[in-house]
Amino acid sequence: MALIVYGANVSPFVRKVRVVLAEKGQDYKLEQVSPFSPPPEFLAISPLKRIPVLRDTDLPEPNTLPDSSAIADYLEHKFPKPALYPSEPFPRARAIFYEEYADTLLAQTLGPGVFFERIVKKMLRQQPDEAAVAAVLRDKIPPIFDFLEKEIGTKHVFVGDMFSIADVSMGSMFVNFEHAGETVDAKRWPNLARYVAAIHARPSFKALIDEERPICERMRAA
Ligand SMILES: N[C@@H](CCC(=O)N[C@@H](CS)C(=O)NCC(=O)O)C(=O)O
Repeated sequence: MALIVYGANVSPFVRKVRVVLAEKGQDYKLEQVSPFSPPPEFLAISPLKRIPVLRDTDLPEPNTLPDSSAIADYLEHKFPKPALYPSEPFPRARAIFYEEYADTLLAQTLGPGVFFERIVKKMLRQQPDEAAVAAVLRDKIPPIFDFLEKEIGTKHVFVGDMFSIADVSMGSMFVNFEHAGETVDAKRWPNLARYVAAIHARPSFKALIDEERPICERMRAA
């Protein structure tokens, strides 16, 4: 198989790449790498010590590419159909901005604030700090969800009328929120809740969510 994704199933950044590959109908092999105990050969191909990394064995070495955003851009050019980036300059840049918003503020808030506490800490045999999670849910998440509620409005995707890299990234971060036992409150953020549910129902997302759920349950039960 020409494409290898190195990473762990429940990483939202690994999921981003896997959703892009699924949307583009591309086969790949997932090679499990934990960011907590990466083997030396992985560190050699991941200068930032992060997952995911993609390898394209159709290319001569060095044929590895770190970072989900760099990988998504590569896959878009290698497999242009179906497009996941708008073709016009401004919408394309807007999609990249939403991807960045999801990959930074949203990921940092839902990831360490909720998923890490409830799932990863259990796997590491540490006690989740539920008071810290409650503070994140009360103080940090509402302004972010308010912004996203306003941005998505009654639309079904973030940019124009095409499912794009913006939706791949947004949807991916919300999967970890749900794995951690939370959902977007539909009374407070009805548009965002509707949007997230619809994105997660896409076959590309649903297959991964179904695959990951038992893994998260095992991590939680550790
Ligand atoms: N900008 C990177 C972020 C990747 C990332 O933060 N991955 C996490 C796992 S979800 C990781 O490898 N963390 C290990 C660490 O920070 O040491 C991307 O888009 O791929």
